Amino acid sequence: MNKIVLITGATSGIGLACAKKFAENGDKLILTGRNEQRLAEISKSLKEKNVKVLTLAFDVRDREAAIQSFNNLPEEWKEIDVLVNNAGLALGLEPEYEGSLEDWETMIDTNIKGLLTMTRLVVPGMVKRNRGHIINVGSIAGDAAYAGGNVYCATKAAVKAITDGLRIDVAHTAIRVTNLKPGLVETNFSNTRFHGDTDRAAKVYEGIKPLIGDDIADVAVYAANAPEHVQIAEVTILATHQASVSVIKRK
Ligand code: 8X3
Repeated sequence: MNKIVLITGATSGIGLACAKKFAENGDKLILTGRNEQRLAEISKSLKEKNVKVLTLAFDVRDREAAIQSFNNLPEEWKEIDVLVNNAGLALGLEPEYEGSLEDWETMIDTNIKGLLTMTRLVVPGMVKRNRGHIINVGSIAGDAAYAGGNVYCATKAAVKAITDGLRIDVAHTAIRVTNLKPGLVETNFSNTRFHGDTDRAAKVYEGIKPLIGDDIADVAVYAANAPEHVQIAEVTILATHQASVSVIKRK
């Protein structure tokens, strides 16, 4: 069945990979992100492949903009089947006693509050229709803190609790709730974390073949297409030479 899939943070990384993979799966896409021009380019290239795409340019931190965009969805796009809460970021790797309060606020506002805004907007319709799937992009960083990870790890621990809580709250419905927990994935992630220091970012993936966005998107598409009675609750996805948050065997 063609599904309507809303993906936040769809202009790069795991979000963009999800857009392409769900498109290949024959689904219709609502793509959100902050960069209107990037959204337009992505939409154009998908439409050339006959994919049905709607783009909404807003920052998930901007609650009013999120509400407006959602309320103004054209009738035929309102019944969202899959919500992929992907928008999120890490900023900084300083010890907790030296970190930037602004960076912390941005991570909390995006990774936790933005995810909650989207959940609160989209899930009531799913409950009413007794149909839907929420796929949250968490992280292994939510399972265990690492040096300098402090607040980022806390936001991903929050994603785990929020995902588990939602799964409990919709257990009486046919809605499924998934937490994807990737380890090292080579995207813009580290570049953003280090505020554009590309050399430092490249070192994160040195000597190991990291995952790419597509690897995570494959799991998202699998979870969304599993038989109705199957709920992929949580998946940890690691590069083969990463064993845990801190054990990484590099060449
Ligand atoms: C991304 C994984 O280990 O770099 O969330 O924090 S990690």
